[in-house]
Amino acid sequence: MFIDKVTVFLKAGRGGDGCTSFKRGRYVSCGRPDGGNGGRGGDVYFEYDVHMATLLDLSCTPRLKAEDGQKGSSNNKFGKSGKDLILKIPVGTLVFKSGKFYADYSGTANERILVVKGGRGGRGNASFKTARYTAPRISEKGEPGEAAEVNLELLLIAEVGLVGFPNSGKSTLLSQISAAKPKIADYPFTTLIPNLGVVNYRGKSFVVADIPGIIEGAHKGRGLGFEFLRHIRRTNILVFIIDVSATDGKDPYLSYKVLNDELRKYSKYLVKKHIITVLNKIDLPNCREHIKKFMKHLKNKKIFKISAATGSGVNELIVEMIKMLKDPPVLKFEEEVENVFVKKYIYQPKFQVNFENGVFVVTGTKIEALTKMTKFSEDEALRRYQNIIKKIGLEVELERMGAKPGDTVKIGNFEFVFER
Ligand SMILES: Nc1nc2c(ncn2[C@@H]2O[C@H](COP(=O)(O)OP(=O)(O)OP(=O)(O)O)[C@@H](O)[C@H]2O)c(=O)[nH]1
Ligand SMILES: [Mg+2]
Repeated sequence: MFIDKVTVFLKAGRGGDGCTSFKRGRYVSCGRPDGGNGGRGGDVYFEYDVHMATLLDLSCTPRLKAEDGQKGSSNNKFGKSGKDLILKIPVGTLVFKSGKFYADYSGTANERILVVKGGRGGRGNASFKTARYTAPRISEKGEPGEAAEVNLELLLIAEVGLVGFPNSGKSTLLSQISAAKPKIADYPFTTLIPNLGVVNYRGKSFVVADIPGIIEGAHKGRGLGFEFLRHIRRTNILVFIIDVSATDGKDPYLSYKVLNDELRKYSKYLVKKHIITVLNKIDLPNCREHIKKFMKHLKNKKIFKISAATGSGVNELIVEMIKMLKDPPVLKFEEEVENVFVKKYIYQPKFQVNFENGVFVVTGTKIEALTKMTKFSEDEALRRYQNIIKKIGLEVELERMGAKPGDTVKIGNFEFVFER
């Protein structure tokens, strides 16, 4: 099965909790703190794999999680880190994280990208020890792993894309110039999924994609073409295949115009690519007149006349493709990916307080992480938490907003009663 669009929900591993422990032994009188740190949670990575052709595997497992880190323990033992999760995806897959463009295949072998990062392990009480603070009864919980919804979109990697109306002979041409064996038949929409073929010609080789036929209104979703037009966005060259025998009753020049129009409506970039115009089925008897008429409209253009079925004119077409492939691409692929994610420096205050339905709601990445990592059952951890809250000015801000003792304050998923 060919699956080229998948949404997965990925979660990195949680960090292991830190440990509070004291060494007591025959020769150790005071009880040295020896609680170890928790291990780091596993990350989730994507790895581009040249042997994969579909996103089928991932479509069967929409929720995936990396391993959690293990708890630290006494005797300064650190918890084991969680195992990273490495997911293989076909080359040419675009990655969108939380709705924004995140990564694309850059062409290096076994390229790996970090998608969601594992949580930090909580610190054990041994690491809270300082010269003045020799017996800390405090350790942290592990940090939760990052989670994100990720959309994957596979765009085929091909240098040349064949486009045209159904039945124009795209699959026939692909079977003629490569070893690919696509289904060929005299009814529209024979090709339901894109086919790839490798063309080898006089020591040169390149990949050609044959996509399902495009009909008028394809850019609005009519027919199948719309779904698969995406795949030709990566190609350097588009080859327009036009049935010049007009067996379907359509004037070939009109077909050419509609095709151009559809592509332009789909994306303003597509029609800017190198384009080769090909009139196909010249072996059929009634095409002479049509060729003449067609050429009148496009006098100054180089137009190829072939028969994909008999192979006539096909070698000249391949030579032209090779010649054009030497030219640099008209535009870089990145220009076409809409919604390109540009990292900007955004000033983020340490926290923000909003008053919602009688509750003071505090938000902020750092303060929320601190809240999640604090073990409120430990007195010292609680004291440390209160100190930090005071230091960053949260208490003052809450008072300024009118918080009175007894009011509810919510930080992340935790609720507190405001005291002074
Ligand atoms: N006589 C003749 N018939 C051709 C030629 N090229 C293709 N055909 C016939 O046209 C019909 C359609 O060919 P396909 O290659 O399946 O067309 P397609 O463009 O891939 O069609 P879709 O996959 O439906 O979009 C088949 O019956 C082919 O045998 C040609 O050069 N000459
Ligand atoms: Mg076909």
